[in-house]
Amino acid sequence: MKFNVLLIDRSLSQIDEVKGIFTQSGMVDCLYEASSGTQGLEILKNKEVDLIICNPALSDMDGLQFLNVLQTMPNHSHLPVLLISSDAQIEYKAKAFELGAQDFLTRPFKPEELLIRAKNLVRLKSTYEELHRRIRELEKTAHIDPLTGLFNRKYLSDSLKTELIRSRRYRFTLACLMIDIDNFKTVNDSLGHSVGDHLLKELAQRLSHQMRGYDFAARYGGDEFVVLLPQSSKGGSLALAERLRQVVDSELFLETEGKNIHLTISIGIAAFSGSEVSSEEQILTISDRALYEAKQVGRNCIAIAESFDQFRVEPPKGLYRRNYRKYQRYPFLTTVKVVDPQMKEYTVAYAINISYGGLAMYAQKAIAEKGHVQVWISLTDPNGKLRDERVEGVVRWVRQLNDHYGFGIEFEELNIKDHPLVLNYIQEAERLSP
Ligand code: GH3
Ligand code: MG
Repeated sequence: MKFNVLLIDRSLSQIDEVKGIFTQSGMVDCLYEASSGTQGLEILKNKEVDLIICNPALSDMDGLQFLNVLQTMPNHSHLPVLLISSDAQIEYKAKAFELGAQDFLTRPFKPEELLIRAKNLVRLKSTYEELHRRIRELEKTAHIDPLTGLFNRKYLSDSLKTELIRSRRYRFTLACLMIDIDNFKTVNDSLGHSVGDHLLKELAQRLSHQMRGYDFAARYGGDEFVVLLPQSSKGGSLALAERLRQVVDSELFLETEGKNIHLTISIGIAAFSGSEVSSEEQILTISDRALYEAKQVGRNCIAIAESFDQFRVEPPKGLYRRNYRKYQRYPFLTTVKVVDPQMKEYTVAYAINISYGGLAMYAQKAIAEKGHVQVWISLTDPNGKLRDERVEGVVRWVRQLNDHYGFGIEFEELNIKDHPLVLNYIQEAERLSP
């Protein structure tokens, strides 16, 4: 292995002596000469050097000063320095070692001794550089999710901490988008885990393509991703989220066995300034809650946190309404009674539409959001008799209109199946719908 040497000495005869030894050995590729410390430092800036051999008595600076300056040069501070002197005291040597010199040779010396030491120092330098390279690689992979190549959860957590501090100091809004693939388990179960993996990679790529300079995407785990948007307003983060949602919704992910595989995502957004939230866990929890709301509404949509416990679902824009509603809604214009079991009172409401998932209706009185209610629905049975069926549900949304309220009730998981008259009405509407 050949190497490059920088020789710094004010004595031309001593330079010639060392140069002669190296030239004869055939070990050296390039040998650069400098008659002063300043000239030596200048050469270092422009040339690749593996070893510095220096006489401590320089014309413009002392050897210790030279070592001091070298220590401040980030790309060169690790270069081995071999000092050659005829009269250095032990105290001087100790100081030089402290300042980073690696070896000391006293004149007169045998040529072989110089060569052995030079070779040893160059070997140590390449071991150091290799180690450094591996550490950098390890540091990088420790932050990366191996499947998708995005940052991992650990790196996200560290970055969130830093971004919250920056957001507090510079008073900007930090938006955290929690993204989850819709019904991914079904895709995975029907097409297999390796196709699932491929789809996760594809999605990661598409998310990355939409990022700006300071934004970044991480895999939070499973089919969940987080995108962080520092210095992004609520409106800005909604716009980006909608773009992400549309990109995923509109593009073909995979064609396999004659089937076109499409994916959709739901997104929960928490956009707050660092002074409003107390920790990175809190902003993650809020975006996760928003994501939950988006899933509840029917997936392939976005929910944004208005405050820590209030969420607004944004309907998808443009043509992308494919999977917005989980269930088709059918007109259902009738009067129903809504009973709050705790209050033990009922409200008369006017139903507008119905689906397998729930009911939308109007009423004069407000009904508490998120409350469990019973809805009494009157329908005629096969014998032409009017009968009441009681369906359990949760108030999912409430809107205040001019002098009345609109609200949506979500049926408790599939309990509609236990109500033959309601079920029959929906099935009939389904059959008749175009
Ligand atoms: P939802 O719309 O409610 O999110 O429904 P979902 O089916 O996507 O449910 P959920 O997000 O809870 O399920 C995540 C699924 O993602 C479970 C598992 O089958 C799949 N999954 C998680 N990690 C991996 C992975 O590394 N590779 C693959 N192929 N699948 C994964
Ligand atoms: Mg999912």
